[in-house]
Amino acid sequence: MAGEKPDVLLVGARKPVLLNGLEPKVNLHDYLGAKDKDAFVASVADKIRAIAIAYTANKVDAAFMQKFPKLEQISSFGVGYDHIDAKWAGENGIIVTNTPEVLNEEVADTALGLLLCTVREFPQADRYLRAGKWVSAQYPLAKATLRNRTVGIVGMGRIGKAIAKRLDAFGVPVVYHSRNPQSVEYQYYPKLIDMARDVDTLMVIVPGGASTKNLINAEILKALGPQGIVINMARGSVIDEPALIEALKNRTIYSAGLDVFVKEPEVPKELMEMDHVVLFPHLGSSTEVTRAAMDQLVVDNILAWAAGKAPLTPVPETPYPPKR
Ligand code: NAP
Ligand code: 8YV
Repeated sequence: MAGEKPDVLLVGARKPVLLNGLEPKVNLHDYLGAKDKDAFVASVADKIRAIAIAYTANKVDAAFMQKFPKLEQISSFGVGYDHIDAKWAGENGIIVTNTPEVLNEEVADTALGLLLCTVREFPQADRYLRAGKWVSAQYPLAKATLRNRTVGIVGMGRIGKAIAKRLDAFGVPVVYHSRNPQSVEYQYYPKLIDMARDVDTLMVIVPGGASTKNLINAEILKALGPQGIVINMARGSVIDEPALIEALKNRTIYSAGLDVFVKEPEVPKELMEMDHVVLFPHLGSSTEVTRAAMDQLVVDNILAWAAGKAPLTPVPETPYPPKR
């Protein structure tokens, strides 16, 4: 009805950018704050027409979407949307939007930070100093260096390209693998195993989900070899975690830098106990300015929908206009 505010479910934290942007234009219903989730959903299900997802940890499967018969759009925080069954959404006339581009540079910065920390052992050196050991002896010289490495980027997409640009500036040769070649100057490997054999460093930045599950497996780690370093900025599911732990334990690869884990925020004890890996708590995009830009894009996609306009950033599985 003209003039009436549409009803939108907010799944996740009541972040200021979301509340300030959405509350004037839509009726927000707070899923996280509800004590009895089933009773709450039953009380609002018939009127909810859009969902704003404030954090990628919230799983949105077909069963969840089916609870809302009038659902038209899901506006999700984060560029990765493996937490949403986007294929089912597309087949059922629901548009899914994500937050691409606004985080490219931030995540690429983190990727380089994690790479440097892993190769040069900066967190270990910090721990050494704080433990008071420097007064007795210098921190040992790093055995690894970026100087003679070639980085194979797994996933030369938006963020992969921003990482490659930084590696260019560092004077580090880059090659890449993805399913399709990109119009970039770097050498393309159609087969990941061939790239793993030729390089000593893998920078993983593909989407999560079924098509990339365990892409980095025991065979790839073996091909990478004893000087091998794996940096995972993608999703925990992309690496066969037990195979990685085994390779690190047996030193059949040199080290790993991980921003993401299979069951995060839980991290395997074996990894926690290894001093030759660097572990980040999924902080690729986590600065105030970039997270606010991502929140704003969640808002802008909802506001576009509320105004009857096309979504700003629909995912490929749910093209606009939707099938209805
Ligand atoms: P994008 O632009 O869509 O790039 C993804 C790249 O991966 C493309 O080059 C794609 O090329 C390739 N790819 C997709 N499926 C593949 C497969 N099965 N095998 C090999 N390559 C494959 O995405 P983006 O914006 O760069 O983001 C990439 C991912 O990074 C996100 O989906 C998210 O999971 C992760 N991420 C993590 C953080 C963090 O905080 N750690 C932050 C942001 C994003 P083809 O289609 O040609 O294969
Ligand atoms: C998110 C990310 O901040 O955008 C993504 O895909 O992984 C990060 O930028 C993280 O998923 C928290 O929701």
